[in-house]
Amino acid sequence: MLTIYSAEHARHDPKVEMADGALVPAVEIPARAEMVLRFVRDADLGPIEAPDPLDRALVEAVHTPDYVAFLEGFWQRWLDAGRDPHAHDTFPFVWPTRGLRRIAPRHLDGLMGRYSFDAGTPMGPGTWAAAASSAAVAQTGARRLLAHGDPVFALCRPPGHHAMADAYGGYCFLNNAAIAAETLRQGGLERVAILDVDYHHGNGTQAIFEARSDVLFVSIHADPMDEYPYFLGHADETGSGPGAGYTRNLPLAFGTAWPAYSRALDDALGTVADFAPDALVLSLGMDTFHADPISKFALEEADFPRLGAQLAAGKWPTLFVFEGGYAVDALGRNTLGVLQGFEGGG
Ligand code: Q9C
Ligand code: ZN
Repeated sequence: MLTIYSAEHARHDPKVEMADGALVPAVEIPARAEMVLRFVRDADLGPIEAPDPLDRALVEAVHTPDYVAFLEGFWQRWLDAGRDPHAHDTFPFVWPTRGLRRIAPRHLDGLMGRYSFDAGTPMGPGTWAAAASSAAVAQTGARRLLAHGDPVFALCRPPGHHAMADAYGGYCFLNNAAIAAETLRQGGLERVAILDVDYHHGNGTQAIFEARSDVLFVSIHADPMDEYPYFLGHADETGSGPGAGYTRNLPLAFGTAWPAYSRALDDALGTVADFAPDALVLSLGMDTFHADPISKFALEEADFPRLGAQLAAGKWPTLFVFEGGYAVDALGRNTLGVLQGFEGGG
């Protein structure tokens, strides 16, 4: 299997995030992608290629141009505003909710609130460079899939599935899976399915495609009544307008282990099969692992090859887009397990 990877991800290098009323060590760190790369390389999964330059038009097919410009110009504006040039992790703290106006203020604190939806996502000097490289990895993966149809692994970092058209959050800035799906659509595929198996609901991806019938969104995740991102991902969200019937959420309880997970996956894959997609974008979050430090499912190491094999049964041209997963020591082995299980399955 071809892997697309860029070392530029390491320019997003957060040290802390907010949790439990304190600044705690960040979990979405460069070591994650480096660990996965090491396993992919040592196992000889296949060639590892650098991404093509980012096609800005494809990013702006998913995100608003003003949001993209905000991300790109953020650090320079921070410096121009005379703020601490040694600051490393920055956080928003005020949002235009409940009737407040969604304008883009001049002050950076207002601007950060306008373009985010949580305070859990550190942004620093290299964040744009890393997010842009991550989107380029996804875009290139989609192009290679269009070119040859064989499975591709887009080793994206930072992750993307929480990023909205005009807001960052959940460690995500640009929605890599959405950009990949849009790349596949513009490359001539009529129907693209996105299946999101990250532990957290892909609220950004859902919001981006909820009113569209050409991109199906199906997600298996921890019940948002109990888990981040709380305000989207419930079973009664099924799409809107022309997209009615093209969103499906399968929330699961804390403690879910392989038997119940595998049944939900079967159910989700049935929905994908009914849609008969020309390609599948798999938002591959590895935070369903029992030892994940921020998550509460109970998948074991041996379950990940099973997950990969189950995904292969549909025989759709498949692009894997790397999302979450924070048990760094196990991340390489588990991710490789899915990819090898996929190759051996079907
Ligand atoms: N104290 C992804 O997996 N909040 N994002 C965690 C922990 C946000 C996860 C709070 C979790 C976002 C891509
Ligand atoms: Zn996650």
